[in-house]
Amino acid sequence: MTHTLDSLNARFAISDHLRFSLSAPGLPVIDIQTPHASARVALQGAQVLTWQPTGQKPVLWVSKATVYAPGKGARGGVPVCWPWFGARAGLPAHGFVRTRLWEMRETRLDAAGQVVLHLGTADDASTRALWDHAFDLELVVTVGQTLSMALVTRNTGTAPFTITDALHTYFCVGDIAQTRVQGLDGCAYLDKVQDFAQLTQTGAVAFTGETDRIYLDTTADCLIEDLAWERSIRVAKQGSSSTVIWNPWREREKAFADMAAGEHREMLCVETCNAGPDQVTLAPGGTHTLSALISVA
Ligand code: TA6
Repeated sequence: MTHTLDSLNARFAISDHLRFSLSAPGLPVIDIQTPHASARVALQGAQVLTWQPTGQKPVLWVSKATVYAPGKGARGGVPVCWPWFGARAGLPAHGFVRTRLWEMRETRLDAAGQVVLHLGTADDASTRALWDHAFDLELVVTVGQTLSMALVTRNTGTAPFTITDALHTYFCVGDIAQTRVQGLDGCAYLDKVQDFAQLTQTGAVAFTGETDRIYLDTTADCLIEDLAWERSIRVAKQGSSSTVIWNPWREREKAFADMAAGEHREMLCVETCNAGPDQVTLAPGGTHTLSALISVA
């Protein structure tokens, strides 16, 4: 596997629509431009960094303070959390694939003029040291007027394994205080800010302080209503029975060296997950697909 820019462009560039560049030495990114949208996707972590449908403001948020460096995920876009979501004692938070250099497997333009990317990664000695299972993981990203991401887990070993995972999507909003998330009314959630107490959502989710919640048993679309920018973003999903909503707010934001002061006002995470008690067990040869479809209205 080689990641030199010349070899990536020779094999995978699409004339006028897709080229590789570097976000930092050793870190290739895919730059996409079509009549429908522009986007940037990092090979490290298979992390979608930007997506902007033509005529719209950017949809995905990335911190101005983010650092692009080998082994460090960017603060924003869509980090892939796998094979666990959240903390695990002595191991990297949100799993280990978000800081790994993924392999470019395929790029193409589909009949609708969307760019389709296949990025993959699989077990090796370094992943076995953290999680002793054989796997193949592929992220299929379709960039057009909508953004679709499908994370396909395959158990390539001889024993079952259990995962949690997330498309930990950071969205831009005009003003978090004037933003609501619809779709979770009546849903039970675990509130990380209150030591994982289980509570029930009433009405839309509104933001007045640190918010970090795993909504349980939900397959519903979420609708981000952004009153300041007068737009709504729909997050539809499949293969996911939990949704995480996160905003660090003023105090907690300071704990992140890769967030600038006040940036919590312009961002919000609505994460398509299998998280908390929502776990997926795969038999040998089994596959599971976690997917999100994002659209702007
Ligand atoms: O998904 C919410 C969350 O797990 C929060 O608890 C918060 O820590 C955030 O993700 C960011 O995590 P990270 O490991 O990227 O700093």
